[in-house]
Amino acid sequence: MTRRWTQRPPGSNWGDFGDDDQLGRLNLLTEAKVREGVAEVRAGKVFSLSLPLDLPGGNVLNPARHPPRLMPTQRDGKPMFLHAFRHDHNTTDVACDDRVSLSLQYSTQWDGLSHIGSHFDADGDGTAEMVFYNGYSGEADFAHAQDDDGGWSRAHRLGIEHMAAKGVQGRGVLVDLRRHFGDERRRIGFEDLMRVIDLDGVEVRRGDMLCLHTGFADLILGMGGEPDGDRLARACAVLDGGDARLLDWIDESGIAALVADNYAVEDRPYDFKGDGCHALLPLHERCLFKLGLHLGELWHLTPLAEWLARHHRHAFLLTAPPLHLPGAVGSPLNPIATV
Ligand code: UVW
Repeated sequence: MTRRWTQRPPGSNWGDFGDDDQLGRLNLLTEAKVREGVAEVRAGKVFSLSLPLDLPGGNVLNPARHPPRLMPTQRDGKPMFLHAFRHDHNTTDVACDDRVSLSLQYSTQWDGLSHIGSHFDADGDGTAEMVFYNGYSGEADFAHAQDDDGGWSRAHRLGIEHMAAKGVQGRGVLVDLRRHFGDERRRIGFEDLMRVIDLDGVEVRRGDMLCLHTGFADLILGMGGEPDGDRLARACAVLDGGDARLLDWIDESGIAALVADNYAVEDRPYDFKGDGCHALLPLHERCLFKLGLHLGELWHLTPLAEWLARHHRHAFLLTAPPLHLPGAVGSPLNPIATV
């Protein structure tokens, strides 16, 4: 075990799951939590919680991210597209074989713990370094090189493969913000969230994966690949990352992961009102950097939320592994809820 820090950020849990831990709060997905999730399966009905990965369409939500582009692989300089194996006249096979250029966080996704770090003086030498959850170092533990093809990068620590190997299964619990606040933009702080949880009688337990339904992904789906950026910028509930009580509750609740169907769980860019140096995405900073709490974004929660509301239920079995893609900082996925 190697402790990578001499001072840990205030409000963090670094070291609590071990000095070499790379799973963070996913450690709370124990065998008992899987059994709790399975105990929520009564109807046997299954919901896929992924948007088609080519939605929202265009790059309105984030100019750096683009829809996936499928291309055929090449064989002997020829595209493997409706390829006939003509070298043997007795063969009947016709083959297609794809590759893809994919922004991993374009659509339904997990944010990995290597997605957002912070400038922080973890070694106490008086200078801030780029550090990530549990004190892993941007300089030492991440690699990147530029070349004519746009280069390559890799998180040698905190890559999404740790989450994939864990499997990610347990009790999911849904809070339906859309039913209370509708489809207009509203910043949700501690008071609002607690009121909805109380009114709806939602039981959020330690080790649960908490899913927030806002309706945002449903609006995207309705836009059919031609997203209206202005409408989306004014649409649906977003958590208030500037509400310290909300961030403390996320910590104290003991949830294992936090998921929303909106773009970034929290409002973005957050208009910080205080002075001095601050995080642009304070909820990301608290969750990914300080607590090792994975964030799910752009999950398609509406059909599940509607079914749960009709049946006066909130909990379900959630199975949500990312791609097992070593070194990646996030991943698309097709999460499955079973009720
Ligand atoms: C950013 O936009 C930086 O990230 P995310 O997809 O986690 O909101």
